[in-house]
Amino acid sequence: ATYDTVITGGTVANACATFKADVGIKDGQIAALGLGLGDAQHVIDARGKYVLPGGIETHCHIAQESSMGMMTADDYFTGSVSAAFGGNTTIVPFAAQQRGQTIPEVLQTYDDRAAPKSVLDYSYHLIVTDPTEVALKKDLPAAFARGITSFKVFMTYDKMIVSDEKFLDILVMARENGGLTMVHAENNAMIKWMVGRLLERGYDAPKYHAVSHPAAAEVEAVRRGIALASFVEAPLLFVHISTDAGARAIAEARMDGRMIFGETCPQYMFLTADDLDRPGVEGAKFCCSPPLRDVQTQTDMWRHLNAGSLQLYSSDHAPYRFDKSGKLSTGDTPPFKTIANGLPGIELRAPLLFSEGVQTGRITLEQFVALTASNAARLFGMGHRKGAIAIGYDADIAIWDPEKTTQVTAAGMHDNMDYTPFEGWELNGWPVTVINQGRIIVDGGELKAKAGDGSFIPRKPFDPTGFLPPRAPEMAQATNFGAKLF
Ligand code: DUC
Ligand code: ZN
Ligand code: ZN
Ligand code: ZN
Repeated sequence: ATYDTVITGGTVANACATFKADVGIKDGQIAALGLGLGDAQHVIDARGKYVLPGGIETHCHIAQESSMGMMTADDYFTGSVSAAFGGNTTIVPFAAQQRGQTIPEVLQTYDDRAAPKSVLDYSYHLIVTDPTEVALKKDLPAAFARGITSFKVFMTYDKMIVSDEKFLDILVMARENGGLTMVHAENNAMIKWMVGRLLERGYDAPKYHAVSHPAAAEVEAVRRGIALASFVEAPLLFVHISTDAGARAIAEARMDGRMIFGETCPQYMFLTADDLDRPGVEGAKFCCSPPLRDVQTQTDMWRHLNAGSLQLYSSDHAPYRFDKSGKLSTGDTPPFKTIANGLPGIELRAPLLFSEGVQTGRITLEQFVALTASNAARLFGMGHRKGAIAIGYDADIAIWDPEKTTQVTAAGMHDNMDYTPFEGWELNGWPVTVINQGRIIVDGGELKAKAGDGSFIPRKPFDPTGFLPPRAPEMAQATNFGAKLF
């Protein structure tokens, strides 16, 4: 047969266009787009369905220890399976350095965790908490050489935080090697000061978690991060933006031609801090950092995604069960300060955006593709092979049935969690068939792939094309970019 698989009769959408075409797949790649393609071993009837690039989830915590040392509930099998059932074909979780660990040790650890288990294609972002000379000069450049071209640093958490000086070191190292730095931007001192004042007064219920992480802490850190990245002319991506003012600072920097990017997450668009205020410790299920905000923020985040101030929409899947292994590890009524930070949601990320965005007319189908796949592919060095339905690209495809409605329950999810923050939600539209490099991963509600079927994807350097040189001339002089002094 000419093709291994042909998907017939569907509506194909990319980030820039929607059209009717059959899709021919051969040797794991998209080999043809057209009507009346030749014969195939396997035909998938997609009439009435959307044929979209598979989702690329670039912010999720899988088989990773938290800042408090707690292992996530999902490993690379359950994490990737849950991602696949939610329409994703590639995941880029974090490989987190614990202080004292070398970068090669970290990568070996995560290769061992991922390779035998992932059903989907994967890569990692390296979380750098200990930027030693060896790491900066030798080990991180070596990570680039194997296609790991993004890093995350923290401006908060005593066990993770890097000083502004170290932050500059990492930004310059990334710039020199063609990397993209990601940052968790919250002011550590403001949060610690708030926690102290709250606990002093006996306010330790889950709802005070949100109070202890004020919007102002995010805004301060975003502005400082922009200043630091601009100073050394390095690209910087702010993850999990949860405030209008933070997103506006990013938009303003972008208008100045700076290589600044932003991401938000479903929790800031669909939940609020009121969810923390539930009987007993139920609110612990909604503890994440940055915390849930308010209804106005939900509208703000939709607007920032529409306006392009924020380019990425990721789950920040950080699964900790509602039991002793997770949220309740410090007792049945844990003070907010000791509750593991994070919400599960890798499976619902794209379905939430499809149901509440595409189906309600808040965004177009093309924007949905950009936000769930194409933008992440381009930012993270995979735009040459993923994030589009195009000839020669990886056959990474999610076939969505816009008519399929789903009642969300924890039991219906494929992660290793015992709750979902979206329990009871009714979602319109669901990915019914998911294909990764031509392999059928999910079809008709069933898993068709095995642990270890996914491959590590070496990524290309960050591409700064299209960004203007900074407007402020003192910065170029200060860092002498042209002379590569650093
Ligand atoms: N940062 C994340 O990105 N996820 C969970 C908790 C955190 O601090
Ligand atoms: Zn079939
Ligand atoms: Zn973070
Ligand atoms: Zn995260």
